[in-house]
Amino acid sequence: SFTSFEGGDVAPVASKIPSHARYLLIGGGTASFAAARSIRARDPGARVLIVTDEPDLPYMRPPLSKELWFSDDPSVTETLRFKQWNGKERSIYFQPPSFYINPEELNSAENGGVAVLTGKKVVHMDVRGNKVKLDDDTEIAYDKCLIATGGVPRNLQVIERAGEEVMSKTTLFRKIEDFKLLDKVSRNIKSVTIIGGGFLGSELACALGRRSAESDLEVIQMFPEKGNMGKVLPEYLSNWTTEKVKKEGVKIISEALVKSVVAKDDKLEILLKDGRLVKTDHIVAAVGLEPNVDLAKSAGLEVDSDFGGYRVNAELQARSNIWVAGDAACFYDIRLGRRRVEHHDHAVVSGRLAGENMTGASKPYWHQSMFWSDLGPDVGYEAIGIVDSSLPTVGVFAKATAKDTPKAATEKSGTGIRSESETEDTAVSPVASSTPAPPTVGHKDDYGKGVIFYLRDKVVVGIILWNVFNRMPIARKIIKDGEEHADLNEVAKLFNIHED
Ligand SMILES: Cc1cc2nc3c(=O)[nH]c(=O)nc-3n(C[C@H](O)[C@H](O)[C@H](O)COP(=O)(O)OP(=O)(O)OC[C@H]3O[C@@H](n4cnc5c(N)ncnc54)[C@H](O)[C@@H]3O)c2cc1C
Ligand SMILES: *[C@@H]1O[C@H](CO)[C@@H](O)[C@H](O)[C@H]1NC(C)=O
Ligand SMILES: CC(=O)N[C@H]1CO[C@H](CO)[C@@H](O)[C@@H]1O
Repeated sequence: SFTSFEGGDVAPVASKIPSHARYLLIGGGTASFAAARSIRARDPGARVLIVTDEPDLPYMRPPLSKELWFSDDPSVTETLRFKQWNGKERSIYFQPPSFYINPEELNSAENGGVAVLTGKKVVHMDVRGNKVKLDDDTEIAYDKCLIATGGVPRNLQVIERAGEEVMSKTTLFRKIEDFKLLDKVSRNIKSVTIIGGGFLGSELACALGRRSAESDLEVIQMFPEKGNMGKVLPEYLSNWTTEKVKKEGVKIISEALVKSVVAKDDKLEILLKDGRLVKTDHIVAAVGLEPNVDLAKSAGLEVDSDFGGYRVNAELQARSNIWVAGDAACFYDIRLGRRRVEHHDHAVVSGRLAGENMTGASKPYWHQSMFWSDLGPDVGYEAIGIVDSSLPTVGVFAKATAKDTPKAATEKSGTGIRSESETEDTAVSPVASSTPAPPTVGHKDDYGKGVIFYLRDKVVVGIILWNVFNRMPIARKIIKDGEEHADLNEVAKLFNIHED
């Protein structure tokens, strides 16, 4: 229906922002996009409004520290397209602009649709009145609301306190603009230092290290642990990984605690607690994420004191009509207890589930999400459950062949991004190895491929598949069953790692 204005009537200026949205999704990241998609799948005429403070339409973050750096297209920072390890090209945006409808058309479009309001921040929630307020003071009423606000990168206090010049030469890496900036900066400096030994820091170190081969860029990575990903991997494997990272052209400074950073003679001087001094041009701080719970106060929502994030139940519901998904959700895992997970696959699955529940499905969050990390095209791992190097582990390894790389894995599966939920993998039944070669446990210097089990009270609570791909359903089943296993070598056989 439309109203016609005749004569001298002046048509009211329609606000670009709808005053009401049946489904309002706060945040324009992976979890919100997944929710929008599942809401539309279950309710085809649904009107979904996404509000994001970023200037961009929803996009995936993993390629920002991986494939985009290995692109040979000089305009990659503009196209944001990348060749997947399997050679096919895709964009980091989940959908092109034509997929979305304009916010002002949301309530008139015949079949509904998904609209994205970019560059707007939700600053207040009125949960009794079922409405939110934006940073420009506009109000939007909703029927159902999802909070998927992700998080903001942490910084080191010594950098925050070091003053403007140090801060201006420090990158916190999360968004498209951070990728663009670091790409540009790294072409114009002689030395870059990555602080942090987790997956983000290690991936960026490898990406920049590769670039250093063609330029005279010095790439340093420093962290408090003994080796790369020391908080996740058992020490022997962490040490082995560090050797791989060094081969990518990265200078590793381990057991490094930063005492102070000062700007001096155009350089940054990083002083470590043990007296070592590192001079560099630019710092990338990859030291973790602070879940974004800015709306907790006005919405009266509870923040978990141990894990951070909004506390939700197993259905991801915080209170009636409000759900939380992705990095910002502290949820109850029916197998492993209360958790908060900062990974792509979890954002996809929890967003999808919240969307289902928002449209009335009432399903508990049963899916154990996985995550992956690649150190360049040749070394990669996939993980599930609780992987924490402070837990006892049992590792079973075999020699890797050329087939056992992230590159070969995506070539085989034909998918680009190694998230299971993107590809809707179906579980295959585990088959024990037909060639019963005895698995070797523990300390051997070739950790080409293998399986690492993480134990809590003798039960497997986490599994890493090290250069072993497309077998996540088997790992998921082991965790779901939650049984005690007398011999994990036997369990490892389910993964067929000794097959050629
Ligand atoms: C460089 C990089 C590489 C990664 N690689 C991997 C990987 O290999 N494997 C893996 O499993 N995971 C990876 N991750 C983690 C993964 O990307 C995150 O877990 C995922 O993005 C979480 O999705 P989300 O929707 O919860 O949050 P986000 O993607 O952070 O989206 C939240 C959005 O909400 C916006 N927002 C926040 N507050 C408001 C507000 N009040 N109003 C409006 N908008 C708001 C934010 O600006 C942001 O755009 C990587 C992350 C990064 C940064
Ligand atoms: C790992 O490397 C450190 C040195 O950085 C060394 O002290 C330690 O013994 C190594 N651990 C193992 C298990 O090899
Ligand atoms: C809309 C809807 O279906 N909400 C349900 C989500 O799940 C919880 C818990 O099972 C239900 O109580 C809600 O009714």
